[in-house]
Amino acid sequence: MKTFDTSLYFITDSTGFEEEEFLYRIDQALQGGVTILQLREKDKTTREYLSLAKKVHELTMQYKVPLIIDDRIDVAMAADAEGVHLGQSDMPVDIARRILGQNKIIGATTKTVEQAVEAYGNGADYLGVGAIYPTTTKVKTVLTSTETLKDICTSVPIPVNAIGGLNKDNIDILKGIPLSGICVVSAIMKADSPKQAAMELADAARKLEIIR
Ligand code: TZP
Ligand code: MG
Repeated sequence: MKTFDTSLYFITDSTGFEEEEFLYRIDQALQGGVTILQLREKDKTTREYLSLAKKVHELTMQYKVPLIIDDRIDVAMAADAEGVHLGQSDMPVDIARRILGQNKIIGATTKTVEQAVEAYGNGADYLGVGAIYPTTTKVKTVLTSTETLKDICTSVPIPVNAIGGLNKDNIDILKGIPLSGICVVSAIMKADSPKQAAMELADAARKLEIIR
């Protein structure tokens, strides 16, 4: 049975960090209570991505936190990660499901109800929706309204997470939306203390009274 908790979903970004510092920050975030972790690398070679994925997996396994690999099902399989996250230009979810089997977690980025319903129908286990706020993280995205976010949440029976510019001081905007959790990059990655930031975000997310 595939069980996972997306309430505090940390997406990493190694940009600007030495590997040692990057891994230390991930360890701190895990100590602080992130519930699921995505390794997101856009500029690494396959070998570099795989090498880092294996190191990050060593850490996440110690905390029994699922590791999700962004974009690359081959890297996810080679690192024996728990899952993969796919955007609208990545491997289609149904094909990824066929390749990965039922036991791996597949997440999908969706920005409309139509995309959400399609991703669910094709076998996605959870959805990421955003950007809710403008973000400083390197990403090609557009803003998604909280109305659309809410509509997506009520259109599919799988966990839906909000993403984009979220931090402990601005997530009140999500209150009342039946989300499963929040995804953050910089709020943890660039924090003075990733551990403290994760603890505070977990607290703030708890106060949203996320109901599923
Ligand atoms: N997809 C939509 S916004 C985003 C991604 C990957 C980046 C979110 O980063 P941050 O730093 O939490 O705004
Ligand atoms: Mg992608």
